[in-house]
Amino acid sequence: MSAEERIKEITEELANTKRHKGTEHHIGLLMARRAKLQRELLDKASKKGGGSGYDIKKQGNATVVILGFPSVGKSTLISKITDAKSKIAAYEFTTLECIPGIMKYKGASIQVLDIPGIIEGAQEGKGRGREVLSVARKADLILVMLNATKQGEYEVMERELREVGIRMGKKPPNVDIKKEVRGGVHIITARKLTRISRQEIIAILNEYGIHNATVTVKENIDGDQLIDVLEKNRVYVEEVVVVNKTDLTGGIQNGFPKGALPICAERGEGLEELREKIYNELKFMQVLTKTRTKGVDREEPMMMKIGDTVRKFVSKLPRDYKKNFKYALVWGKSVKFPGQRVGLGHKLIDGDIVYVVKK
Ligand SMILES: Nc1nc2c(ncn2[C@@H]2O[C@H](COP(=O)(O)OP(=O)(O)OP(=O)(O)O)[C@@H](O)[C@H]2O)c(=O)[nH]1
Ligand SMILES: [Mg+2]
Repeated sequence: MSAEERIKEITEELANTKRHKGTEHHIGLLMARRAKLQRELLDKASKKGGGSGYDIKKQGNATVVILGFPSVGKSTLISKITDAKSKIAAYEFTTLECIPGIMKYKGASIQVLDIPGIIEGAQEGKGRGREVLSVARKADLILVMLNATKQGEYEVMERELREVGIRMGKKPPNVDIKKEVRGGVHIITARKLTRISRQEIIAILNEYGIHNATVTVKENIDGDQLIDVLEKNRVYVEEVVVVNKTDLTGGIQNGFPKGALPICAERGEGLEELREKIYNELKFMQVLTKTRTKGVDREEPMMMKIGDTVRKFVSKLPRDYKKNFKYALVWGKSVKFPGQRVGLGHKLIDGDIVYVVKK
């Protein structure tokens, strides 16, 4: 039996198995086995070639990939929000390569990529799907573009991405697995688990060769999320969902994802909101550099991500700053008093001023 057939069989068995004390262990086992088969398929596909993706150089402070079915309006959108010109036409698969553009917003320079329309079966290589998905993997944010006149597109895309290990709009599950030498599996929970039982956790861990460990579960995860923690190749990418062609429907109808932004790319409606949403979702912050010779540089703030530390700041400076870093002086919200001395691990906040002292 092929891996594909086995995956299908397991999926059916899982759908037909009621969860109760007697089946929990078996369910955990099946889920883990399915995940391993999927990984095998992926590894095989990427070795076969053709899955290397487009050769696009990352530019700007962040990279956004527009993902959507053929003719949803991706090229129309990129032509409106960036300096790029991508061919627009009424037929499907107009865009056959990856077209990069730069969107400037509030001091940030954001690279936006227009790629061929993804379709069902993309992860099997249909419609250049594999290249498309590998570009998506490297993005900081996926802009999911849906057609206001069509239902169910989001679900298809989410599934295609899920099967290649991309988790859109999700954080890594808050689970810590510490392997031990003996003592079996010890589970510590911070809240009540309703979607997975202890039996299932143990079955999944065992299937991954872990028989002794302390597992700390801090959120109400399900089995697939536990598997995500155990599999190494998962990526978590921010998402923004837009519904295009709302001129044809007069707005977003029922059945579209919550929080989706209505736009009409052709008439340029909703695009200012979209630019702001992309910027906010990328969690940018600006930090000002201070030097002895020039003082505070307010002209060119450093674009950083919320949560970034002095270490990240220094890594963006000429190399000798990192090599000869002694400490930094910081003015702003992240410190208790102006000019406070901090180390590399100090977390900066939007608007901070940083002066690096070298050895
Ligand atoms: N009614 C309407 N039509 C639109 C809108 N945006 C784009 N279109 C039309 O939709 C068609 C496809 O637009 P493209 O921008 O080429 O779509 P695409 O997603 O890049 O398509 P592929 O490159 O083939 O994947 C064109 O005829 C556009 O004029 C919109 O907001 N409303
Ligand atoms: Mg196009």
